[in-house]
Amino acid sequence: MKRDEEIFNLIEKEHQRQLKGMELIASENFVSDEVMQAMGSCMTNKYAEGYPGHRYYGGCEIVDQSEELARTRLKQLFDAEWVNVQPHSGAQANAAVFLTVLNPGDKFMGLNLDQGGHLSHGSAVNTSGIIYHPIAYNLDPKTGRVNYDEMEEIALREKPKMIIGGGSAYSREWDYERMRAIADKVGAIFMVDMAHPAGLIAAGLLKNPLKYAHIVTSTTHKTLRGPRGGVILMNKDFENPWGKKTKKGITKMMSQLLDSAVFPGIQGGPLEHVIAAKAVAFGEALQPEFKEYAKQVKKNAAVLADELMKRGYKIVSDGTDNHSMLVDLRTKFPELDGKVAETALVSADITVNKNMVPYDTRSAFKTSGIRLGTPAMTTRGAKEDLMIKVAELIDEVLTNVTDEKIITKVRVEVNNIMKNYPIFAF
Ligand code: DSN
Repeated sequence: MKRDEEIFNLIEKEHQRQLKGMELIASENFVSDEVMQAMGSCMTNKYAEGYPGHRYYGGCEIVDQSEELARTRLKQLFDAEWVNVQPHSGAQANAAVFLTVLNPGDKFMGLNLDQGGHLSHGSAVNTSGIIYHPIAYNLDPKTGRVNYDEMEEIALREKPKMIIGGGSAYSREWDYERMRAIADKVGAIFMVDMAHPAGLIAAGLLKNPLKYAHIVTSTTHKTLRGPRGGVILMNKDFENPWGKKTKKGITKMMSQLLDSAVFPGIQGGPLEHVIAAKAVAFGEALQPEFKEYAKQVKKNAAVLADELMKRGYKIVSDGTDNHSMLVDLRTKFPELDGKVAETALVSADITVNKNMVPYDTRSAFKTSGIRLGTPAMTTRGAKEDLMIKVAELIDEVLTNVTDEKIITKVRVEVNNIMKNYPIFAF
């Protein structure tokens, strides 16, 4: 068969783009060769609707072992009692929890999407906001941190059935203990979406939400450095107290309900090649080297935030506890919006994304901020010295967004620097 040059040329172009640029999108990372191999393996050929030992297809003996390995490693990584490794994405994992815990129209609370919350935590254009009734909690405008007192007031008033912790642009540790206490006061399920900091949690550098939340969801491709995908986990509240009667009068336990919500509730056949790659990534995250990697991710983020603040940039909450930070451009450049900043930086091969900042005065299409993160650069071997340079280059571009000569000069410098940082160094 003739090779599909059209698509493989594009894949090579994307490879080159990734090689030569500085990747600062907080939710991205570079997987190991073994994760990549597992994803590109013959496991993609297998249909395996169902779960290990209970499939709707023959020939699942091997994928059963692979999925079981993924489950065992994931449990070990987060000290979980029960996990599901089949969600195709974090949004799917969240949708499965919603399907299990809520009925259409039920109220739930999540971090305001304009302030760092995630699309699948109540956006009007996502099933979470279309089918259910989202109520937002907010950041304290003075501190840029979650306002737990206000969260409690809202919860007591609204009586949500579920409260969600976690977001996609929040650089601070969460007070899971307080959130659980609030959830308990109003009889709500407490769910944490740990997609962003999962790798740092696995490495023991941030609190493990499984100690506090009834249900935890995550993606596997951000700080956890695995293939694109989602997972659901439960720990100390495993099984009880939410047995639910089915139409046939059978009491089903929470784990069974969650399994059924993933398949057949919202998904068909699991992606067994991705599940194999998840198993590889979980195995890698269990190694001591991963802890060193995660520590460096955190150090790099702290240095990048400090260096930007030294140059007059406002970082929301004045720093970071994790891998990410949100830069409020209005302090240094009141006229510069996030869209223009993102475009200028991408032209210099520094990849970031525009992001709304808390209490933003611009729309989601323009925004007043950019979000930065260090997981991908750290995988390439970046240390603190490079972060100082990155801050300098970002500042040079943002001070000269319309100066093509300067942007070209920075791009050449970026490309030269990144020649010294292989895509996977471990
Ligand atoms: N979680 C989003 C991000 O943080 O980029 C993508 O869904």
